Amino acid sequence: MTLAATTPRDPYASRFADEWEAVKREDPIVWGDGDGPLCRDELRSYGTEGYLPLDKLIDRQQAAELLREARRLADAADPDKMDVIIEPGGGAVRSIFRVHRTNELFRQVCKSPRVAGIARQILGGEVYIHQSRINFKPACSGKEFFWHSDFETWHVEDGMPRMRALSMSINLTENNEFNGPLMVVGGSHELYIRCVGDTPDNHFQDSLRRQEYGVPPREALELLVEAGSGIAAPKGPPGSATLFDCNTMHGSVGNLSPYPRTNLFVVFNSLENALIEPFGGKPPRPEFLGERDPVEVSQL
Ligand code: 6CS
Ligand code: FE
Repeated sequence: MTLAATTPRDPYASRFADEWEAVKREDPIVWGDGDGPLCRDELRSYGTEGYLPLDKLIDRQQAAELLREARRLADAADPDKMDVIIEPGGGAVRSIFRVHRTNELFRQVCKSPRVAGIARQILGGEVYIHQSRINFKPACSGKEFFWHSDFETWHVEDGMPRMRALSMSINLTENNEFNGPLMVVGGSHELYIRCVGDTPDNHFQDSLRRQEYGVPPREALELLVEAGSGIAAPKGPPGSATLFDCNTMHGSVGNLSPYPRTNLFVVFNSLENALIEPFGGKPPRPEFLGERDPVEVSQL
């Protein structure tokens, strides 16, 4: 008898071997029957590419109001709080987490009919917010986010069972080629990269500033770029957004422009895909990174 025959199989096991590996995704991408705010072509494109840019997810005025609120939160942020992340090298605020629970304006946008409705449409049923954050990317100094699949981290470190989650990156400032916009690899959601390396204890204390585990080697990135439709960096004004599947390979470079690039990230997960014990065998990360007490989004 082989070991594989007796070991419960985790299709998305990662960070256990010395070599990386690409395996096929085992889950649907669009789980719903199609009803919701997105039109058929948008839904089809999301399914094929693993991401979808939207010119206007929220209106410009609301984006401006959220940006003012984001700046106010950054100015008032206590750098010693766990959910406030400072840029590597110190100084400016890089991210503030869990704003859907701690701030009324951000709570409202997360549960608004269009935003939550799109999440329900793609994920096929009721959803909750697994994680939210503002990424500030300060002017001239905001550092990169290296390539990664969110799902790899959420599966290994948080215990997200299946690929039934998505992110919305909502642009509160313009995103352009100078300020480190989100980059996505089209079609990469179809393959899962098992990463190498043994996750250190309390990995999140470093990974949120600079991720080193759960990231693909150059060869894996090359495979994804060549198997899919290549790298895209959707740009847009305040209020535009990019939706992307939880397994879409993505990252962003630093901000060398003289203005901040500020985005709201909201991660929706299906209520049927709530977190269990982390698949990597370590204790779960704190709640601000992965909600362990899901509340249906309309009840927030
Ligand atoms: O840790 C998280 O949940 C998110 N942040 C990083 C830097 N990588 C994985 C995931 O996107
Ligand atoms: Fe990410």
